[in-house]
Amino acid sequence: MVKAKFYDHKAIEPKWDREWSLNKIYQPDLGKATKKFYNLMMFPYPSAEGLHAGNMFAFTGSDIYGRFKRMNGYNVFEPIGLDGFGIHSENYALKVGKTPKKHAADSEANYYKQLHMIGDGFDWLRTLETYDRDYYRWTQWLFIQLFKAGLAYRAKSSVNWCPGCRTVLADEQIMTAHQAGKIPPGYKSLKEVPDDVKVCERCGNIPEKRDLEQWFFRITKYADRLLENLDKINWPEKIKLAQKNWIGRSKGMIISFDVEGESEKIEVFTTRADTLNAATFIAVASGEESGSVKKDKEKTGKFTGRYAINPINGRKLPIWETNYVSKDYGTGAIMGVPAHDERDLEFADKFKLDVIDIKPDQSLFETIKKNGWGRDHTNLHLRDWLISRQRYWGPPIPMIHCEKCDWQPVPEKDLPVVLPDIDDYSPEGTGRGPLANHPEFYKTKCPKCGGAARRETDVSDTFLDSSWYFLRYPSIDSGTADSRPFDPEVTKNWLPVDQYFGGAEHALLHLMYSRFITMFLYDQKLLNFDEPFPNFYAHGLVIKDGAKMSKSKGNVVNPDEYIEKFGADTLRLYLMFMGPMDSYMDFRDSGMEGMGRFVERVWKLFHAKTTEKMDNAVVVKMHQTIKKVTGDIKKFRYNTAIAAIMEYVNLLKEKGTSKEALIMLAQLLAPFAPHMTEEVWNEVLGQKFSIHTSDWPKYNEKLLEVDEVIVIIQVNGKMRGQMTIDKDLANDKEKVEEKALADEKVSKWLTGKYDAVFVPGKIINFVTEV
Ligand code: ANZ
Ligand code: ZN
Repeated sequence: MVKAKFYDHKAIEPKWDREWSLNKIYQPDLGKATKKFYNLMMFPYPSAEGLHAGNMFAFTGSDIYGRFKRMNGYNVFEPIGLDGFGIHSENYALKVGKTPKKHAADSEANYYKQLHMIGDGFDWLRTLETYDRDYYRWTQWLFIQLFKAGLAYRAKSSVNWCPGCRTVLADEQIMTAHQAGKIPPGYKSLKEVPDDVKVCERCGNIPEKRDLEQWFFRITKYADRLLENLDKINWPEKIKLAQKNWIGRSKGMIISFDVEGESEKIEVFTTRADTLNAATFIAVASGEESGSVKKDKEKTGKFTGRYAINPINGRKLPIWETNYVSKDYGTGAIMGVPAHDERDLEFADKFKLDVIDIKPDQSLFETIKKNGWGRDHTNLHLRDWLISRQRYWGPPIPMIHCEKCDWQPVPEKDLPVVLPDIDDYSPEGTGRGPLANHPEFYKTKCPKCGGAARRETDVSDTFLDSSWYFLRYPSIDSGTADSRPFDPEVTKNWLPVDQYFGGAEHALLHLMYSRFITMFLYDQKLLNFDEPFPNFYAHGLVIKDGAKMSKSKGNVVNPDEYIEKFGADTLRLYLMFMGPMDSYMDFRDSGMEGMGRFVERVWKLFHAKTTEKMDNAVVVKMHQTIKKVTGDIKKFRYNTAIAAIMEYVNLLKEKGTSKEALIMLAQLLAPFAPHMTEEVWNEVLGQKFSIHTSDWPKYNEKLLEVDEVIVIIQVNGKMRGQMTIDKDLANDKEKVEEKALADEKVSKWLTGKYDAVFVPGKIINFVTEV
């Protein structure tokens, strides 16, 4: 073996990448595997030119956990793919002037190359891309199953229209500009955008409302289950809370009021029927969008000249129109109770309406129902999932419209409905997708009556693509992938996902939709579990120059350059060392350089001369470090795990290394620095390939404590020496004195008479007579 002077990452890292592939160490036999562990990271959508350091941070965080599990005896399956269909990728393709298909092909090659370089233990035999027709065929199949179950329906309603993306969007895709991190037109910086301005999460434009007929999925039918199941899954509380608030189940009553001189009644939704006595007005939605689009939150008000009658006391309640009541919530009307509701009070103050203070009365709930004035009603914030998109780059919705037979699903044997290559793929904004300009695509026959019929020309939402991909991965190589979306046997063994890892920004989109689809497939008896991700970890974000990395801000750290210069292991270590996995961390070049020096130090240590016998302090530190790193990785506390390894490395440098000490070091570092540790494991430590399938080191409880202590020796309070002594003896004054006097540097001061003052286990002070 040639003695390597430095860690030559350019030679070593690709070498092991090849060896790992050849030996399939990251490709478990999914049919046979016992003790399985499905370790999944949210697959990326290839929008920009490639992955940035923030993506690498997330992938590596997930990978370390998988590697740790593998070394703990699990058969770990860690797949990767691309969520490449959809508006995000399509917008990018349009921007750079490529067809979406060409962009997908280019980015696929680049993404997979980058994901190889970072050294994650992916199963490269089982990749998937959502734009692959072998995949989207089953996305279309899923649509049809939902349709057959009565959960996909078409309806005309007021929907969000994004003028930028020229398509409708689901409610979940509309968020505040601050949440989306996007600056809407008319503003110069995010700072000047008011908190309640809502934008398209993809392009940052402000959506409008349009009345259109669209396809929806009846996710509201699952609202109770989506809510109640939250108790049985291990997710961060803030994500559960976000879902809970979004579902927004609110139990209350609908109360109807007679209107003076009219036969029509007016209905309000209230959660506080017990305050009916104190109602002084009725307010109905004026239709202006409150909050979402308007910048000022000033309450508007217009008296209609009409009065409603409060059934409990006959009081005349003026009916007002206002912007603070939302058209889309409850009945779109409220009873104003200014004594108990702040918004009502603000409104009453502004328009000089009565305020009467009467104690809430619990018995009213019964009274109202008994007299037929109202009924129990549960209101939901959650709306059905709007699936249609008037865009090109997605799976065509597999439905056919026939004048005679209405909407019919495409027969399953005819799937996929292939997305044709067309030149005019840009969205026009007419309310119809680009495929609507292609009769050769939409002209077809009705599957029921055989008459002339027309295909749906909208495509489905990207979030449908990603709502089931985790089910597909384990089945890709099962032999049934052509005839089924997922194999029942493999699925029984490998799902649900054991550990899911991903960004908190998907709390309401991907994570909610995946849960819904999984529950649906469970109800169809196609799955034996109804929660896809029993364990979810939300990773933090890498920021640069104080902002989230994004191309538009020009603060993207391209990992390729750093891998070229420092190697993947150094980048991995640095990314994991920056801070806690779930926090915001600032990427600094100086930090990379520091980590580069650490890697060199470790490399040298592995090539230094070893001794036979280990210093006792090293033994103790070794066991302490194993304990610390093990515990930290289990909690995703990678930064403190690396810090502990660094301390151990420092001690080894000082006290000398032994083979045993280095074996432990290599193993503890292996999840973080997979290439370098594999190299020393095989080439220096003479172990059998591969370190990544070796057994994770175990610590010995008995060796966790130091059994020697240092006692300071003083003469007249001045330090003259120190000694290392067995812990048991350190409290024995005679023994300590005897040992201290054996030291010449001490005894030379003690020629006359003296006394010894002893602090057990710490200090012995010889006081001489003056
Ligand atoms: C009388 C009342 C008295 C109310 C009181 C609250 C407090 P959640 O819990 O969010 O469901 N509300 C009903 N429909 C509304 C709409 N379309 N736009 C704006 N506000 C609406 O809130 C339910 C409460 O929000 C309802 O109960 C109603 O005001 C108001 F001391 O009725 B309450
Ligand atoms: Zn948009």
